[in-house]
Amino acid sequence: MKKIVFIFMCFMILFNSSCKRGTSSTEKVYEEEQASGDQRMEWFKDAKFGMFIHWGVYSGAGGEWNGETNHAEWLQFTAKIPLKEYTEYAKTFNPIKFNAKEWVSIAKNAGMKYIVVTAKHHDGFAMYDSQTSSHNIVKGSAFKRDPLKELAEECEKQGLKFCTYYSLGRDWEDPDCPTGYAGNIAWRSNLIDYPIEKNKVLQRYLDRKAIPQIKELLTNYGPLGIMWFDTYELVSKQQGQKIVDIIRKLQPECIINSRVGPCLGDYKVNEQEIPEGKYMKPWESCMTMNNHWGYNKADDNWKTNKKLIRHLVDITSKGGNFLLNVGPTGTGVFPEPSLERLKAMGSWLKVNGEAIYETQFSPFEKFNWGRCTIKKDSENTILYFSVFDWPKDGELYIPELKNEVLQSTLLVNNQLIKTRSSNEGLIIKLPKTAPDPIASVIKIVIAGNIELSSL
Ligand code: JFZ
Repeated sequence: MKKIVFIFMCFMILFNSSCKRGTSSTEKVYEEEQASGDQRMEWFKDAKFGMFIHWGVYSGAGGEWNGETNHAEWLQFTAKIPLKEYTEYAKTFNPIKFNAKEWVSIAKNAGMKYIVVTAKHHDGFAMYDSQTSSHNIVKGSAFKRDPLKELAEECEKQGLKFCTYYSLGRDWEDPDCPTGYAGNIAWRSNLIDYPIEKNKVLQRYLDRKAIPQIKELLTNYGPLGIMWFDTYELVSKQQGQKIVDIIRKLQPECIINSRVGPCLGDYKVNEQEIPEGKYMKPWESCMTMNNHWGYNKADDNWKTNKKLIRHLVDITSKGGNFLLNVGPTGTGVFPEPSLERLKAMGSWLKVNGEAIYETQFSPFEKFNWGRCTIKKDSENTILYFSVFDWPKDGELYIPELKNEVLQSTLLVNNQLIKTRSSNEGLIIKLPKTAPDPIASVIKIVIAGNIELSSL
């Protein structure tokens, strides 16, 4: 067991060690929080793959406004729309094709285990039936239904975790939400309707809108998998910790990402990037499929199936989760190119999901030909080598691996493949052609805990 710990210690970059824990008054409180925190994270660490959904009034514009075509979820801000005009525009929002069962089924068939949907983005418009602010989809749009309620119920039925995104430190509807000290830092504020940044009192916004809405989401939509906060801006550690305490009290099992306040939250978020290193603690990479989070009809810069599947493998091999975004249209459907990619990822995972779900990060340095994930059962260790570039000479070389190989197969069809041990490591004899041009998985069962010769 010592070897495993030493291996992991050699390769890992500790999670954000510069952020000291919260201001718990006693170590005991910290240990209890740490223990429950570890337990709370179990489903997340096993899930690996989730769907991010950016959907709001802005989706109706499809990125277009007054002849410009590069808008999306920031529409109100980037098109400089006064709040009164945006509120009028919201009344036209009527996603008649929205079907929660369809959305959740698509996510499930893609192999996704959780859905994070925008409950309130920076425009301050609640996509659920909020009693706190009438700036919401039931009272302020033609739709008059609560899509988050329908999605929450459907996730419950289909066994996916329902999670909500909440823009914490940016709200262009509220007069008291500063994004930075007066001057150029405040560029992310609504300076059209509320031009005097220095008059804004963040705590008033938190007390009047953000905290009551967070409580609504934690009370009226069943168990939440994650409260996914965004852009905490000027929220202080104390203000963020108060929000954490509220969540822990209302739903102790609900996970909180790191954007609830400085040095807070249960896991770190990387945006539109995959870090080089590995992290001992859970982390998540969130990414768009094209260049926009919210629907933009002109954006055809779609990532390929190959890139998305390899991103999932790469992220998993580093101990992270992949939160992949869909920007539904103003009528309430997923864009066709998103559907195609989700179907392709689901097909790959149907065959190779064993190498992704419930695995841990690779004990090896990154291979240039592919990635590795690892799983332990009661007495053996299972290594999954996802091969991106099939070797021309038919051999793969795994340096340092000293363990006895109990079985070696191609995951796709359980075809046995030969291996031989050498002083420097293991050599795997591969069939001539790769079963899958994107990523072919080799499953190797070894006796006991993994042993590398560098130790
Ligand atoms: C924010 C939002 O502004 C955006 O609309 C989207 O919702 C995205 C998921 O989150 O964008 C960010 C937030 C944080 C960083 C970058 C973009 N960051 O920390 O680098």
